[in-house]
Amino acid sequence: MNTIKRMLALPVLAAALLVPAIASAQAVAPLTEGEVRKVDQEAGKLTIRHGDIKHLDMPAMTMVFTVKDKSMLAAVKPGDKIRFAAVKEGGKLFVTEMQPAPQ
Ligand SMILES: [Cu+2]
Repeated sequence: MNTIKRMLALPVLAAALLVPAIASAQAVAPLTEGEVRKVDQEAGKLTIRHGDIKHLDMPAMTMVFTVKDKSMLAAVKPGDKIRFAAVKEGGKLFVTEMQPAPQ
């Protein structure tokens, strides 16, 4: 189990270095501050305690988001402070981008 996670982590980390440059060029949703509460790698879901999301007209709360790409989840664990981009598509909320919050 742990070995598989480690094998997955390396390519994900490499991709994580490349993706922000591409993502910022086509940034659609502004980033929201949040704290990871739960990671469901299998389902591709993430529970985040987030601050106000103005573009979605949503107050601060704890809720579940689906990630656009399951590999995004390998880089986070409960307790991590993050910044993320959330978009609404077909009535569902997705996280399209995630980065560590500045210290
Ligand atoms: Cu919410």
